[in-house]
Amino acid sequence: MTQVNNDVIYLKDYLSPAFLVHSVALTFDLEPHQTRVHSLIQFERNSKREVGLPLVLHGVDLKLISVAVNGTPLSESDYQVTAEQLVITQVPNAFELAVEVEIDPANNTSLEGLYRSNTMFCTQCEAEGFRKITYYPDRPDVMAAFTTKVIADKTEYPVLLSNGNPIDKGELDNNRHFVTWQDPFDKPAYLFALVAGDLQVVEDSFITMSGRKVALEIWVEPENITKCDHAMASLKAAMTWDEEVYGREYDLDIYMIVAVNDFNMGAMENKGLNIFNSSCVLARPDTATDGAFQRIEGVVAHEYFHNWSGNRVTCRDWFQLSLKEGFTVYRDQCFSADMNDEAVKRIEDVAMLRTAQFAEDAGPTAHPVRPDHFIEISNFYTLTIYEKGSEIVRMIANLLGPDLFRKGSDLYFERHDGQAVTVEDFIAAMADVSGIDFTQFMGWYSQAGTPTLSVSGVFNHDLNQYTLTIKQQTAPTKGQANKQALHIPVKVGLLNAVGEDLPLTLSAGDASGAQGDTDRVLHLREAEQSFVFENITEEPVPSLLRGFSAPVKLSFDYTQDQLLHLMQHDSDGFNRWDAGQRLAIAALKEMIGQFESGEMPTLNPVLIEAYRGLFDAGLEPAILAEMLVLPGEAYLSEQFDIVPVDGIHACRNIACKTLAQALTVELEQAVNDNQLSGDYRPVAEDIAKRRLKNTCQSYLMALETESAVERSWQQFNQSDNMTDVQAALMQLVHSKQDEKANAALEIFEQEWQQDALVMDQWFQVQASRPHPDALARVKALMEHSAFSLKNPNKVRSLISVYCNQNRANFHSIDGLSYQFLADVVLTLDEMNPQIASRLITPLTRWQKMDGKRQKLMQAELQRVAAANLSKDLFEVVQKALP
Ligand code: B3K
Ligand code: ZN
Repeated sequence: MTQVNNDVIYLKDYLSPAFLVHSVALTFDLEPHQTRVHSLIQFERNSKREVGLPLVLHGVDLKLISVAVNGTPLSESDYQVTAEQLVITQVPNAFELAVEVEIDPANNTSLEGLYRSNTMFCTQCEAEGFRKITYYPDRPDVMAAFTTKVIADKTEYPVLLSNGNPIDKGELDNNRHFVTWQDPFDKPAYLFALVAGDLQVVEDSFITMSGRKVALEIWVEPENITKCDHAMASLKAAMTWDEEVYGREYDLDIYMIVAVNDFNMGAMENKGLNIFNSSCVLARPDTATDGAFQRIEGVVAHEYFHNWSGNRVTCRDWFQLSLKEGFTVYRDQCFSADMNDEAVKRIEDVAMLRTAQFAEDAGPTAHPVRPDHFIEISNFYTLTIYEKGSEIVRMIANLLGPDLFRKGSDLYFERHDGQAVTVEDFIAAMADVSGIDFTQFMGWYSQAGTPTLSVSGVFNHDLNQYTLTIKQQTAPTKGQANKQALHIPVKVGLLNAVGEDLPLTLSAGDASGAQGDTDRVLHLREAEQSFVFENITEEPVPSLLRGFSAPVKLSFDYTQDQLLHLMQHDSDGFNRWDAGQRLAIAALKEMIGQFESGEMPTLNPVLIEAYRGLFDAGLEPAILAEMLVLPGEAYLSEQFDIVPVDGIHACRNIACKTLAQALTVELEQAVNDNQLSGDYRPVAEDIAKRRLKNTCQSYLMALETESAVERSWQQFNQSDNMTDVQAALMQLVHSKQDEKANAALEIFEQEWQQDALVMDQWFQVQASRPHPDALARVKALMEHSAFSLKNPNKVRSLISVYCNQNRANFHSIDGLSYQFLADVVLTLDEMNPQIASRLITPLTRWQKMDGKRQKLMQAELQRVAAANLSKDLFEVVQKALP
């Protein structure tokens, strides 16, 4: 690893670039170990900056071969090369720079810059990977037109791709050939892409709303050619949706997606040439679960949507990352909601936010949606930037309403097409079309941490008034001791005794919506505010934060009866589900209390009856499936200051068993009623039935009765789709039926050992297995021929799943798993810093554990901190140390 500095970069230090780039012509002569990159760059001084500034280019892990200005080669005394820069002190105001460098893609295990995946070459440049390809002003506010000539061996790399349109190709000596690509749209270097390999293509086309024909191509390794249909269908659906909802069509004549096995994230929106983690493209009914099908649909859409929210209008600097990511996640969430079940999509997104983003916001790496400093920007591709960022855009969209939000997005695009801009520019467009004052709202971008709302309701019979008093509070986070009150939109409804929504008339307090509507949005702007509803003749049950109208924690002292009432009657699907979650959390907390005082935990019968009631409440299968799932261990952990990790695990299991025992008849009935016949279809209706059936079957398997075990075994052996096979495999492997579990694992392995993505599922099922020998099994699986520390999907499937989803084992009081994680992270940091710094997350959350575990976790962090670390890992570990 090159020795690099750990300087902190501040948003307040932003300066526009000293030089602008008109055009770039790149020539790649590809060889695994000695790739030559030649660049010809047209520079011009930026008139907005001081005169006479030196030319400073970024460059990391490059071997400089030659450098010339306006055709005159420079000698070594004309420039300085450091570990991260090339500096040329004297340059004219406008000039052509020619540079040749050599790089070693085959030894690039960081999977950033130009690297190898299997036998192909591919790139990942966001955020700062282009500097590993050649010397360049590698910052998003330098936008230029790129021409790229790719030269490689014809036999090994018959396919040569880059951004834009192919404009030339030909044969060369020594069995080499070339293709030249030209991208007519100015772009920052982070959107550059190149792929070379022995690939096959699935082709289709799309006619845009203005009648232009766009060629659609998905490029994959030959064995994956049968797994592209779903991604192609998703791409076409996304293109149609963006035309219909945002009125914008695709701008190039060709749109390419390439699937690669070794990839740090899900996918990358490079202009015209998206590069995807194969897990986010490839699916066939027999290899991919419903979850994978939906993820592919969402990620394909997300990357496509970036074409204008990210590419055509990009970020001025990386502090603005959420400008493109928050907005694009919001767009992909709306798309998936339209393609599937809106309420279920909202439940899934909020469940993830509340579990994982809230934990991030409460941990040592908490940061605002627009951070104001960083050491390594890769550490900021977080749930906060993406998911909380999306919640902010959702609040803006709700504040404006659909028509004005569309107008605002049009104005944003009209003003800034082809520019690199800031969050303020986005907000200005929204403010200008609506007249809304976003001054206080901007606090959502600058303040870290999750606000807590404490709500109380008082009914005044004499005055026929119901008053809601809401207090907001955000706990201090590192570097932000004092928090300001935010503008928080709280959507509410009031239910009467028979569960109907009451018409709402507000006498006091700032709100939107018309008087008499059955839900209103209360605008909380102060630390404490009251809202008075008139003409309320009976004490209502408040339905608060409908649709999860703001990313906050909400506390209200609900009685059990009130929660049951909401669970049965709330017209807001999200809150109906959430009432069930609150009821379950209360019941589980009661059990954990019993567990901790040495009593036998018993599940409150009220929850059992509430769950029984769900079966004949006329719910859609999708919602019923969601409502039947108890809050997960991770979300339960969020409910405590110090996590009772063993109590949570034990009590949740007992609760599952108790429910299975009491509701056997209903569960079996649901399993039988939701069997599907006919071909597998990844459509919402069928997905819901499979989910409901598998949820109910996993309850039944909690009892491990002979009939339940037999049913899972039959499902494992007879299903033709991976959703049902995987669910059954999970049920068996997580049971105590070792014989059947081992048999199933072996059958699965035999069948799928050649398929990397299916084997990821095989690793996951075992990594999450809740048995005490889990760590030993994970270590043994690391020696399996299908495992590799160099492949991020494998690391995530085995090690991340173990450390994040097998909580009771990971936090085993012997501390051995902490030690294991630290060891793996240290090894991995030498290969792939981005993955290492993410993997260490569970160790950084020691504040939430008891004293003994805290000490063990801190000791491992100290041990990691003592090593020579990448910037990525250094930044995270330094924040996490006590
Ligand atoms: N923009 C990329 C993420 C790049 C991550 C770089 N470390 C994927 C996406 O959000 O669409
Ligand atoms: Zn994105």
